[in-house]
Amino acid sequence: PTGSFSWEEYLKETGGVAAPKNAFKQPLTFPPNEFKNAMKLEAADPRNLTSTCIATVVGMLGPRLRLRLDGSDDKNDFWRLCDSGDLHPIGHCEKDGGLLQPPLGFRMNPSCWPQYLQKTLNGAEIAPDRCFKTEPVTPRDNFFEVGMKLEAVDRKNPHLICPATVGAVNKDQIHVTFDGWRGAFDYWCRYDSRDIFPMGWCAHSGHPLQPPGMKGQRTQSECCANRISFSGLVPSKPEKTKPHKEASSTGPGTPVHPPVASGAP
Ligand code: MLZ
Repeated sequence: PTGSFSWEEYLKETGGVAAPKNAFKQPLTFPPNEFKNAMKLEAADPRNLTSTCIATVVGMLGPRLRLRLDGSDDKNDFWRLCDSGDLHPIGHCEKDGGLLQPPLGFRMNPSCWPQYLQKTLNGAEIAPDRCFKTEPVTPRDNFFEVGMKLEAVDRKNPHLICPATVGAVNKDQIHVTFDGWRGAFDYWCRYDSRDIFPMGWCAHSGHPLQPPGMKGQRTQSECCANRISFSGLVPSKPEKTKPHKEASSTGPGTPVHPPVASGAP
């Protein structure tokens, strides 16, 4: 389910090269996702990383899990890859001499935590050990270069993975800029972030890939029309049309071409 977007056609139109696979902290072939909905596991609380909490799988997209911390609300779900080093079988924390903690924003009185914990685990479907995969190795250096194409999690809409371009590189950080969007979704991350993937990753792993904000084939004149209507935001020098460069400009978070993604979740 990769929608209608094709990198091949897109690159023919826009130019640009794929970031090399060895630049990413992602396995060359992804391990199978053996988790099932409703399984419970241990995960670090993303809002309070020193706490290990109980999490439940509440959704899946390809090798990605949507997790909800037990005792938390449904407004703080987060996503992890099935081979994330943040995930462990139930019992892992205690084996290490730790104690399972209530999540930040635990909905009950903290004194109820021990009983809550017992109740939530009683009769629960516990994710078996085989679900947990070894984390891939970290590349030994930052191999990203400005202009390289990749697929990246939209951290504001973390169920989405979108076509992106490296907009800047600074030591171990890269600036992820989303193609066809005006900057509000862009972010800096380390080169070994698990939120970035080589081109083609979604297609291989069965994860949907969003089309760029400026969708599909556009004629030269449409591109020009867009450039003119955003003339305050793009460089005034008409230095040959290279739409992927536009994406790296940092302006307000409006799509270059509104119809596509606005209105979606
Ligand atoms: N529904 C959202 C989706 C934005 C997705 C952008 N991804 C880079 C919106 O229209 O704002």
